Amino acid sequence: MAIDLNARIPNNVDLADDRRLQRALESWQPSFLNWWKDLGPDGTTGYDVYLRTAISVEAEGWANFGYVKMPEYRWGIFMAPRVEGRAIPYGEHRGQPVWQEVPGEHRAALRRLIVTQGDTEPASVEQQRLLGQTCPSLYDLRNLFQVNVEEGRHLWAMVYLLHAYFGRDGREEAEAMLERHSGDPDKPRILGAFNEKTPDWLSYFMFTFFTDRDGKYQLSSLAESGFDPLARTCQFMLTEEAHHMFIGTTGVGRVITRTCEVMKELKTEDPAAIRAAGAIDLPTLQKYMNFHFSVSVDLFGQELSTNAANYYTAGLKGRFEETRIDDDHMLTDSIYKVTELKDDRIVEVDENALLAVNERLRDDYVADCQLGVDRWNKIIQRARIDFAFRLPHRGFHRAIGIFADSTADVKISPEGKIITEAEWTHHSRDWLPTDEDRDFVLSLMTRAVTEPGRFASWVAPPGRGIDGKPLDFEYVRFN
Ligand code: BYC
Repeated sequence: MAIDLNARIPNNVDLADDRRLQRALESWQPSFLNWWKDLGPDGTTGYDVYLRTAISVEAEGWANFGYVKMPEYRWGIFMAPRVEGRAIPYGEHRGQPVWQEVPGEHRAALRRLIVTQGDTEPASVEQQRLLGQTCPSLYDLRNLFQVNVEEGRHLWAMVYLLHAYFGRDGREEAEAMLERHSGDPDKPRILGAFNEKTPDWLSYFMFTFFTDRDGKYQLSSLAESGFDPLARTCQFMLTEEAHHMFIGTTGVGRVITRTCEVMKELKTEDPAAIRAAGAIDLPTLQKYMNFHFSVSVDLFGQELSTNAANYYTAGLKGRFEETRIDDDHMLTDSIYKVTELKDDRIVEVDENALLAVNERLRDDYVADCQLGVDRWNKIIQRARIDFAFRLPHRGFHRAIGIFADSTADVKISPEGKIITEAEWTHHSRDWLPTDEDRDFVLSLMTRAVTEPGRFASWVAPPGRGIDGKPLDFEYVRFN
């Protein structure tokens, strides 16, 4: 599974053996590079960045470090190795050999899943485009660029599938990936969270914790697909995704650490005093968590979804760690508990498990988020400060599903209480970042901190550097 790194498009999918496909992708490549130039990380041409690049998909090859001159990163097409004899793990085709070509009857559904997944990748690069101008350190700047180039590669991964398996409409979808833009009123990105702004580094850390984690769960369930090229593509994407979530977990953790230090130094819990000292008070961090959690739980779709049931039955999209689950992998007669809104009460209802696969994935996700929050709370406990972060109720501030504003005529508080519109109006300033909160956070980030080993006032240094390098390593050379 060695990667042909000398090819115009590095790959381990034998692209050279399919001249038509190779030419089609080579003709998409300039559009991608133009998009990167226009909407990728701003002003980075000529920077040397200490990046990780995959040179093989095996454990020893996918994390190869060295300086890369932007934008000469070798975006390539990589899949995890094929598993001989792999069978479809669930649904009506369970036990049959996986598909190496797209089954005609599932073509539209598969295309839709791949397009939805692919659309998020360039969207996040667009959202993070200006962050380099206000980075808190060289270490963080390097990590930002690592995420950006890998999201670009993940777009390549989905575009390859569209070109290789979906003919003309696949090629049209690949073009459209570069025509929709995050937040564009006329041609927005497909999913809500990818049209929100990521205007500051706190939002970015929250995004990499909460929204990239949706990516982990969606990719994991696509990695179970009976369409083997999709499964193998997603398996390899997941290796890269882990670093993105690491940035979120440690990034938010470092902000909390710094806040706790300031609180101890000043012996205060007064948000104004903490802010005056250049750190971000804990209640403001809670509001950012509430916002990013709520827009990310929306990404799992409706609680009860016939789309999701059909994907599952057809063997296109499984559950998280499908093959480790001990049940019939058909779900037609199984039940699953779903939190719903009935007669103005929040209740748990036994639903058909097949219809509830989106909700099950959301449950897996919420449990994983909770582990991160527990870890953050330990930082506060160690500092002997009396405060704890809490994930808001899943019904809080929703735009999709049973609790969505457009569906429910009630509002849900972060604690999961049903409240009136008036109560919402009265309290929402305490629950979600206000314009003043956002302005304050932005005011801490007016310039880039680029002296090696230095960190902005609002964030503690990380425990260790990247690839065993010291914290004052020159992770980015501006030339
Ligand atoms: N926004 O039956 P439902 C990542 C629509 S993140 C807008 O529940 P389904 C990354 C839906 O389209 C991972 N619309 O839908 C992270 C449907 O419309 P129609 C991205 C929404 O299909 C950070 C209707 O509502 N990957 O990788 O079961 C950085 C009924 O809903 C939304 C994927 O998402 C929404 N949030 O579930 C970079 C995986 N939710 O048919 C990257 C692929 C639902 O009525 N996508 N709707 O017109 C899927 O698996 C599914 O499309 C979804 C939605 C889970 C998203």
